[in-house]
Amino acid sequence: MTPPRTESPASAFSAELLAGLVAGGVRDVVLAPGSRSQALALVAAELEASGAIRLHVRIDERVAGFLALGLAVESGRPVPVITTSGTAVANLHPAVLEAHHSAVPIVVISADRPEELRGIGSNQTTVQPGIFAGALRAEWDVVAPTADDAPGRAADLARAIVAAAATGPVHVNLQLREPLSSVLEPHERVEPDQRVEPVETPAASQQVSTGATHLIHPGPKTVVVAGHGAGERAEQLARELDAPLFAEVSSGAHFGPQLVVAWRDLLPDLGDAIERVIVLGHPTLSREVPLLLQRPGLETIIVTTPGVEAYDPGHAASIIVDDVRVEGSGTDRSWAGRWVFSSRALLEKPDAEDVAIAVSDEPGNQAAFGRAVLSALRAPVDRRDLVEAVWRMTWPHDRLVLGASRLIREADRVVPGKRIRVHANRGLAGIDGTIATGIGIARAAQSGGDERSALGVTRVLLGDLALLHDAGSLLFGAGETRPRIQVVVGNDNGGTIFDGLEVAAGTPPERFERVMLTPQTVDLGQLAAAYGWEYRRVATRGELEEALTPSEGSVLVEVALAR
Ligand SMILES: Cc1ncc(C[n+]2csc(CCOP(=O)(O)OP(=O)(O)O)c2C)c(N)n1
Ligand SMILES: [Mg+2]
Repeated sequence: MTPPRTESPASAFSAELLAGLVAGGVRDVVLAPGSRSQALALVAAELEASGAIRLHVRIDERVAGFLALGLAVESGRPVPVITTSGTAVANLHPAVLEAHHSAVPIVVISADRPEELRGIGSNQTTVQPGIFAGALRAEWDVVAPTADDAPGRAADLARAIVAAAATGPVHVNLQLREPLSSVLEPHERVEPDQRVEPVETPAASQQVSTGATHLIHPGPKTVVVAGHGAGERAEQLARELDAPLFAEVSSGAHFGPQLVVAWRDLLPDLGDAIERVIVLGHPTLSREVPLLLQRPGLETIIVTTPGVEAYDPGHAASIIVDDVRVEGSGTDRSWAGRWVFSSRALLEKPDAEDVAIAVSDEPGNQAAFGRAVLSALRAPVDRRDLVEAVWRMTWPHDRLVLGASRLIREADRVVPGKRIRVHANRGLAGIDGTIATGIGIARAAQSGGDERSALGVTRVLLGDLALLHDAGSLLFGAGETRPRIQVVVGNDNGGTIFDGLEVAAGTPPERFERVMLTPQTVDLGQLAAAYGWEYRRVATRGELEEALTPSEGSVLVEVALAR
């Protein structure tokens, strides 16, 4: 597309750079305001007005970073996030690290002082090149644009950015000199049918491995472990091998006939017979997986995810490969069956008796049934009720985002197989940026062109501390359309995940609470009101489903949980 016309070299370069990124497939841009980055910001505003991009404006760069992450996770496209210089850049670090460890294509574009203003104590100037060292696929410290620049310098850079971001984050540190911008010619509105067609970039989770493919022959008693980001390939592999599938709740493979939800509970009885483990994705939700992989005598095959460090606890892997292919047949059919059926039996709720009472003609029985139903509806919600209700209410056109909390672990242990889109920031499992990530996913899913997903709702299920950590993400840019989103917080007044630590038992409760549990008494209804979110509060099981019923706009659902 033709970049908007302009006079300041900073603006000219910014226009060519962003237009080049749009030509390379970029559809969403996130920015936080600042003086040094004004040229980039004003070009982005023009591109938004012309219909070429969706622009998301956030005042907090940490929020902006995670919003970009969510947009990129869902769309599979690179998402630029534009900031000014100084601490603004450092605030992107958490999202860059998460993107690095989970191979998500975010493009940091930070404005910086030109060479002559560095190292002399200039205001808001620090060493930005290398600030994300070790976490990038590529980085550029771009010399300040001048009027003598060869045409195409920024467009070449845009192409290099799109190519490098295919498997993870990149950083473009752009030196900018005064005049920091000039007034842009109002750009003609680009009608949708005139837009440049994007060069398709592969979604981070759908990349095709280019490296060695390992042949696998059925025979040994095998289990397939699907960690975060494993994707549907893991489910397919388990079927091809007729192997039990231990798929984490956010693996993208938590469904299908091979799924064994209660595998942890079955390990003591059935686990000794395992002869081979194949791991896809990045398992983070159990202690059992790393222990299993280090068991002597076991064959362990680790399948890597492009751009992500290979998962190899204890360096015990027999072999690390880019892909696997199954050749031949001959698995013992009863092997997977034993796991699958035992798991189902374990998770079934004993409701047969209730049914017998319900269908009985005895008036006494019917009254007893009525009382039982009422008391069930009035019962307080526990974690299992909450994760099961959220899971039940979520459909393929919806999205589910799980924060780092006891709740994702509970979900991982109990929810049945269902082919729905679940995301969690498990690259580093931070409690930061969960709401921003969810908003990014919601925005991308609901405006990505898929008609069904456009009608869905995104639910973010998280703990109270993760909510408060990211409260700033409740703020939307002025005039931005709010996605259909429910932030569902299990409020147990602090980080009760730490109650599971051994040290919890031996420490005086008041010390433990002060520095580990960190209880809070924030009025979440008022928080929601302050940011213009609808608020619903759930205390009993009977209120749960109604509160989770989708509606337009953004809703905060508080669910009271006991510690
Ligand atoms: C950025 C960051 N800081 C700290 C942690 C350590 N951490 C893990 S879980 C947790 C508490 C979570 O509390 P909450 O969100 O209320 O969930 P709960 O465990 O109570 O369900 C903390 C502080 C982290 N993972 N990420
Ligand atoms: Mg909590």
